[in-house]
Amino acid sequence: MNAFTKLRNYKIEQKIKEDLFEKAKKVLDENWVELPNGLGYTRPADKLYPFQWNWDSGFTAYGYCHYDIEKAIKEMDSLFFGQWKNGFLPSIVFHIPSVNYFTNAEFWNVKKVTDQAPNVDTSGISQPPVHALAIWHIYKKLLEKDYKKAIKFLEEYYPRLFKLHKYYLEKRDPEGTGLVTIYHPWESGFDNSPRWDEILSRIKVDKDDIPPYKRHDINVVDKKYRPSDEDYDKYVYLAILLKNNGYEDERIYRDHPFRIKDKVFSTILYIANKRLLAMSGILKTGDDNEIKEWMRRFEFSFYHILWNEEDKLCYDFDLTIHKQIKIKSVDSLLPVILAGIFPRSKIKQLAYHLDSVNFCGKNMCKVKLLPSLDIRDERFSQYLYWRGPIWINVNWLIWKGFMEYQLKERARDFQIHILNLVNREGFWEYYSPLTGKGLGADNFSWTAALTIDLLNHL
Ligand code: 2M8
Repeated sequence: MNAFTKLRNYKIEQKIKEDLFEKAKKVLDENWVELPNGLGYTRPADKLYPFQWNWDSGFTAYGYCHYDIEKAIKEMDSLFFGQWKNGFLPSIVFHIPSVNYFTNAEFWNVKKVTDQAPNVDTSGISQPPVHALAIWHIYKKLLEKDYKKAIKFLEEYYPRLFKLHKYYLEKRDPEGTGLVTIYHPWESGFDNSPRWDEILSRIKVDKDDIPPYKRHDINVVDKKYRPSDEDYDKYVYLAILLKNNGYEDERIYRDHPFRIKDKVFSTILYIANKRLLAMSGILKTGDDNEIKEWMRRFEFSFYHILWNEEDKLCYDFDLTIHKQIKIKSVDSLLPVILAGIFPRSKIKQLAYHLDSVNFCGKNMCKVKLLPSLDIRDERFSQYLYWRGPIWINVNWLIWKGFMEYQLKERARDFQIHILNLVNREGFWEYYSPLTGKGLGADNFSWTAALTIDLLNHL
């Protein structure tokens, strides 16, 4: 039953909303880990992902803002506790001793390898910087009640965010393009996306190049939903190369075999910079020109490096062979809708992609949300992680993009379809576009948190 479109009875609708909110809150409560040092964080999923993940926390904080602002702040405090001295924010913060997850703290060994590491174990790679969006959201919520507290919060977070963005736009962009270079598929957040197939196929890994390791993910989730062992060997190999280079960008940049200008990562940083600029204005930091310059660079490169006029989509750019990576997937559309660079009229035109068969238009799929890969692509799999399934965070970002453009009907379609899907299936890590079935880890935090955000915009 499509509860959020069919019903017209206000009381029943309210009841469904309240129930869904309670269920989502329960997921977050169960995934919450209180730490002895007063910090605390939300596991993305209790068994599969027991530590604190970078962009997951940003999304989760969004949900908390609607009913427990202190928890949203704690989530961010705990994540930024893992920020490195050079501004870098790692993909995982290991607040608790290593349990069943690989890669673990011992593997990354950051405290021994670099003097930039913080006082807590972390990974040595990053993830898309959604944090300025979350911080801005928290600030706005605080502002509704307490002006002084809101400003104090902003004063505390602005320097951390500025340092983070500066890290990406200097260390990860020596070319000055306004686009971020990622060193590892996991940094994209779209781990096993076909976007990385070609570059990974050029990387040959000998068993002697990597230490023996044991995967835990496949003990928790069916192997057919997870990346292959061959992929994993390459993930481990690339991480070892980073570690051998002391996690130093200058050394890594010389010849690391995985260097990609990631279009989604860079777009998220661009919209995060819009928020950073607003914060800078409020706090009168004097950084406005620098932030505006970062943004101008992105706007130029959006047209000149990412955009493909023939396909009317955006592509990642492989720095190792100086070529666009032409894969049609949700992430080729996401920057177009999210960045807000094109005028509204052009976005309306480009939205034809959404109605195309490739993107599950024309009733091709059971669920009218964007799959993570063109369903006509031979590599499409309804099960396999970032190679086909629907992800709620990505569809939520598209919803956000349409909201910014004031394309309300388009936005509402995404909102309603997400709510109906989670209401019917529960809070899964991802879903099959063909059947709507929930896959991967159950009780997944960002799915629950973003549901709460969407419920608050009904
Ligand atoms: C997945 O990535 C981790 C590695 O970081 C994994 O597969 O073990 C991705 O979906 C990533 O985007 C997400 O942040 C993470 C935790 O939910 O899981």
